[in-house]
Amino acid sequence: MKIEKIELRLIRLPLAHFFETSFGRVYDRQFVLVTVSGSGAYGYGECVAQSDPYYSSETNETAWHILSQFIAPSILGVDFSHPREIFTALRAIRGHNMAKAAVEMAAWDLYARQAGLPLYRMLGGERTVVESGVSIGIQDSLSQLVDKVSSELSAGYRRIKIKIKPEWDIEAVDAVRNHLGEIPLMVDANAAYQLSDASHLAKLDRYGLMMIEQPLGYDDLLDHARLQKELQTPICLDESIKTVAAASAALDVGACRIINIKAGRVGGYTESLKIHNLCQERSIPVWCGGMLESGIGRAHNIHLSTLQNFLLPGDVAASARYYEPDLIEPGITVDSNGRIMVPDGPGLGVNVVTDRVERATERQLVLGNS
Ligand code: OSB
Ligand code: MG
Repeated sequence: MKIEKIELRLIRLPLAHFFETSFGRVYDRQFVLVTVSGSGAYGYGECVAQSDPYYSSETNETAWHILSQFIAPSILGVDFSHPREIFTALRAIRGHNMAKAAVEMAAWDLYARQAGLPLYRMLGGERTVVESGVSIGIQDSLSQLVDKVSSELSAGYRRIKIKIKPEWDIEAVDAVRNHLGEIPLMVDANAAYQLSDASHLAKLDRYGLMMIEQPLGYDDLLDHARLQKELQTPICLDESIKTVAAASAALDVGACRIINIKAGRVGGYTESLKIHNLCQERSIPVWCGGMLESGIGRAHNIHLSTLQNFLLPGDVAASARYYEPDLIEPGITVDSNGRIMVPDGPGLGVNVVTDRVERATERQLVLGNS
């Protein structure tokens, strides 16, 4: 497999509804869309970096810089026998996993299309249907939160995650439990707390949450291990797990009992598969996180979620919650039982609407043969 051309597009799409986390509120999503091509076939990757360095140190501009100046020159024209060789081929570039993943995942799509197989088959996935949960941002009032959770449950979602931060935590969970009872509920703090908040966070234990995601520092493992000893609620790590080594260390020190895998955060599918397998060996369930992706990144997340140890519903969800219209047609839909059918055409198996992509493009760069 040879990648002859890499096209970068900086895309901006308005969000159907604003999304608020402990970092703030966003009304649109800007991301780098990568198209790789070779031997008459192509593949798509969606970089999960955001406009600001709040979730991660990477941004769209750092990704653009690293993709155009360092990743593309190391990959273009190289003969790979399999896309799993790509992450290793980029090892001289420290970090920048989101930029690396965008190209690596596009290469897996290309490879699967060339083989005429759905991407999940190439990854070793088994399911043809995946279960979807939903991530609900911080709202203006508790009653709006309860209404939103209730409408997502009626839509069929199989697990509700609510974003929390100091001042929007115990009361938010209390309101949801009081009004909606024993629903499958979890919270995500996006690193908004410190170990000194342990006794405050322990107040969440009485609500029987499935897990608390990334309560402490974005890079931390040891304080999470200390916190986990004081909590009954399982800790799930997101931001802290950027590498296979970090996942292994997290399990060794007891920093979490569940891991959220985002392929973009760990550098692509090859590293995701390693973390998935490591967790499976240690009986640690994983689930697929989301980054407000368009249908392209969303389809990638669906394929990843078909692997065996993805034992909990992911933050996958329907296109219409995010973008109307999406960049793919038809969009991803979730049935009334919270299930998503895995696309079974070659590669990603979704149709990208190129004139929508064109209209949403703010900047474009073609590298390699044009
Ligand atoms: O922490 O999982 C997160 C969105 C952007 C950045 C980080 C996160 C999220 C979400 C939304 O929770 C998941 C989604 O619906 O795509
Ligand atoms: Mg998270």
